[in-house]
Amino acid sequence: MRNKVSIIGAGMTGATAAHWLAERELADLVLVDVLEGMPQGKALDLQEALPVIGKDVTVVGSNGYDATAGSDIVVITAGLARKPGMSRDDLLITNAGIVSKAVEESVKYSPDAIFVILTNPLDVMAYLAMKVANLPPNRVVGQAGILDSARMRAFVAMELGVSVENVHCYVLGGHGDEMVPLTRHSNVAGIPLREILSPDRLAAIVDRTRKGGGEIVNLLKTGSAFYAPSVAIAQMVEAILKDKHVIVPAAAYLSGQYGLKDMFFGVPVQLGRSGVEKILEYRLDADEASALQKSAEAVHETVAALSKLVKI
Ligand code: TXD
Repeated sequence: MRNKVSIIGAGMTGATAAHWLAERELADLVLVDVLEGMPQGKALDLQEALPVIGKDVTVVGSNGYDATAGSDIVVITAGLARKPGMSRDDLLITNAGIVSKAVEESVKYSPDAIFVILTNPLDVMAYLAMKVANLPPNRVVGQAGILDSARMRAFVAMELGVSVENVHCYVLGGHGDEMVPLTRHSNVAGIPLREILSPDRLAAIVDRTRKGGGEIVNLLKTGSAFYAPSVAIAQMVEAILKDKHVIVPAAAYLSGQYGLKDMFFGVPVQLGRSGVEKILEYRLDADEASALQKSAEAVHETVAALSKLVKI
């Protein structure tokens, strides 16, 4: 029996995630969207691409949730994306309604699924997903850290002219401008970034990483990044389906780790067949700890804003 992955929201990130997943022949796929014909059309197009690359998975598009029944993983990308000048938090109210409904419907058909959340504001949407469906914390994980870390890796690789394979970066915290690139733990072939880059070049890369999403929004003008976010989804789905126990930065439910609790936040997470298997804790210095606190406060403020409007 093949694995089954449903993606709710067949827009730019959802459909591109389906592309990466089909290419890796990881699971049968279902694309769900509110737009009539759109998920069906994208699914059929993708299905028709697979003979060329010799991959055998089925791809189905639907406007309803029946087709998602028995999914191992449900990926939620449904919702609005940022336009130039908008912050991720500007999407809060609309996306809260969309994500709540998507999760509630999905759970009816796939009660044992693991949920991978992408919709922004990410940390708050992951929290909302867990609450509305009363899911155990290990079965909800938010994607942000792989993307933010990949952006930093790309910038370092470009700066130094080395392979991206040699660049290891770790970005923690909330998926917002207060995210925390851990420069002390990031390295090129084991050499700490601080030893290989001048302080001002490193500071510039940290700043560009933090604003990486906005940089793409400003260039695209009609949507936000989708290649890098969607390949990050594929990495998480693969880690879960293959029970890899891989450690990635991702938004997970904290119950005291890093001195934080009852919130989703970007931390190193070990992913396997049961979802979030473990949360790892870095030993942080005072500056890193206070940057993480600042980022956590930004997430808390968004949760507080949401809780004034809906019951969570
Ligand atoms: O790293 C991350 N977490 C992010 C998150 C990186 C990139 C994008 N990020 C967020 O994901 C972004 O801010 C948005 O909140 C979501 C989706 O971004 P995407 O770029 O895929 O947006 P699109 O192309 O507009 O697609 C969204 C789709 C679109 O086709 C809508 O018709 C659909 O969502 N939609 C719905 N589908 C199902 N059910 C409902 N209710 C619904 N409402 C809208």
